[in-house]
Amino acid sequence: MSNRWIPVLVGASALVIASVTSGCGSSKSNRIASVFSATGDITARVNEYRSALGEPNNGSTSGPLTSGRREINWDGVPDDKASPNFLPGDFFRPRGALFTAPGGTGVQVSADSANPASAAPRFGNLNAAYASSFTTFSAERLFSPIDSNVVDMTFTVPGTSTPAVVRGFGAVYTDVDVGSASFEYFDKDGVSLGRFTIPANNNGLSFLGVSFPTAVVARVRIVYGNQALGPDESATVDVAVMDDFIFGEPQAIGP
Ligand SMILES: [Ca+2]
Ligand SMILES: [Ca+2]
Ligand SMILES: [Ca+2]
Repeated sequence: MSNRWIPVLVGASALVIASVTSGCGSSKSNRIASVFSATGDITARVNEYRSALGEPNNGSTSGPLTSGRREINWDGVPDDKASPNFLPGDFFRPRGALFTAPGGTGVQVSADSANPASAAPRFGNLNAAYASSFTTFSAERLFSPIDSNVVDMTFTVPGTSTPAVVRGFGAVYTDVDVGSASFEYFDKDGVSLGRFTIPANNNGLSFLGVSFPTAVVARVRIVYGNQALGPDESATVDVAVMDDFIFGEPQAIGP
């Protein structure tokens, strides 16, 4: 049985490049992944994706729940868990999301404009130019790995340690320049369900979300541009960070 999924683009957006190539015989109709993508004014497409994953937004309600979705906009993170401090990787376990930064030192949420450390918003404390090249979908905080450009996101039944799968994950990026940002989705056995490239939008917002017919995604490998935060952008250096995360209600992995 092939693990290939058929990507179907929702709406008029282009520039989604998926490594997903073909279906497998009679089960094709069950192996369609819907791809939602937009740049610039992304609000309508984000709302379509929210609807596709299901209502309501379950906030920080403990699971297990059978329907709806979860969201993280980072804005409620307290100063002592925001840059220059690291965010604990399990801070959002109440929403069923765990984060690691392979090869890096951890993950951070950007400072807001009033904070004890006087760190600049939008990761301007790491490079002053970032405060103008990064923008927000939900003000003021953004999210990034540190000393790495990769985050692995895994899921639990919200509020528990029980491993879980979701039917989709999507998120907002800011300042994707050369198409080096991507999501790759993996099932519970570590098999890739496809890698999707984020559409570029210099200094602006991009959105990509993928919705599968059932809860099959156990891990998302998130790539942020082609460099860890720190250097100036150039023809060969693309840094990008992220704002809102949206994902299906985590469901316990079955036997
Ligand atoms: Ca935010
Ligand atoms: Ca740029
Ligand atoms: Ca960039």
